[in-house]
Amino acid sequence: MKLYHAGVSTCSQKVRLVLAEKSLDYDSEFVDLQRGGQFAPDYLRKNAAGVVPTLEDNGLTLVESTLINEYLDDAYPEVPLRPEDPGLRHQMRLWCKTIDELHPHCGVQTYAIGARPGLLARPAAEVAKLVAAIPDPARRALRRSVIDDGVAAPAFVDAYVAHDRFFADVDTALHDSDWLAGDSFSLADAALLPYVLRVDHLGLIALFENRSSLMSWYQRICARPSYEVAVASLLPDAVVSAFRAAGAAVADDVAELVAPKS
Ligand SMILES: N[C@@H](CCC(=O)N[C@@H](CS)C(=O)NCC(=O)O)C(=O)O
Repeated sequence: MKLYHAGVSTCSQKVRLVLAEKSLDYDSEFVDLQRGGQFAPDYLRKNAAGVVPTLEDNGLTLVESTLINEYLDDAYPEVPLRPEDPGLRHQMRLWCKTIDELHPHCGVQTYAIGARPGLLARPAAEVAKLVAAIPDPARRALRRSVIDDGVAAPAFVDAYVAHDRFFADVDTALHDSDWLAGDSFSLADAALLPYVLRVDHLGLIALFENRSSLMSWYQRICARPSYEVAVASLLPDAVVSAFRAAGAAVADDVAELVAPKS
């Protein structure tokens, strides 16, 4: 099994969490997203969208993190990570779908805050080339906008509001249950963790600090051995520090932008 992935990538983290929960070994190939490794012709032949992760297994090339995780649970069922009950399984899949829909909003927050200072410090032509290589025109335009305008980009407040609504729903769901779908950790919990971690690193703590059930879940999941193996140990300290510093630098702007208007 070979995984093409990146340490800080949310979608890679959620696949690695599942691999770790299942104690599955894999060959690791890091794709350098900030240097355009995802747009190399060889990689684009595996993943036409130019994104990570991609998993190769048994002669198959698998893309889309949610579907990769479903594949892993089908192919390696010894440690099952989906509820058996059809209703709970639907609930689990609905969370995964909702998280996939949140993903572009997470990208907006990440680039508008965390990745932006590093990109602005590079030669403009180099960054323009990186953006121009994004295959999808809508994603390309969005990336340009958040790099240029940061939290002032039109998409930023929408992204924040989408996270706020989503975390409110998650918090409510976790009032009566330790995990998102039934009594056990499932693919839905693996899918959620990277997004909570990201808002934490970006300093957007107003999104979850008063949501006590979500906070307890966050502590619970970070205490699992898979978190250390699949997420913490592969997150460069320099990136986390840069994200935290960038978050602190725009905290006042964000508070003003998202404050309820009278
Ligand atoms: N729907 C895809 C999304 C993958 C995705 O957006 N990956 C990000 C990292 S989390 C990426 O590779 N970004 C590179 C880029 O946008 O240039 C999945 O779930 O696998």
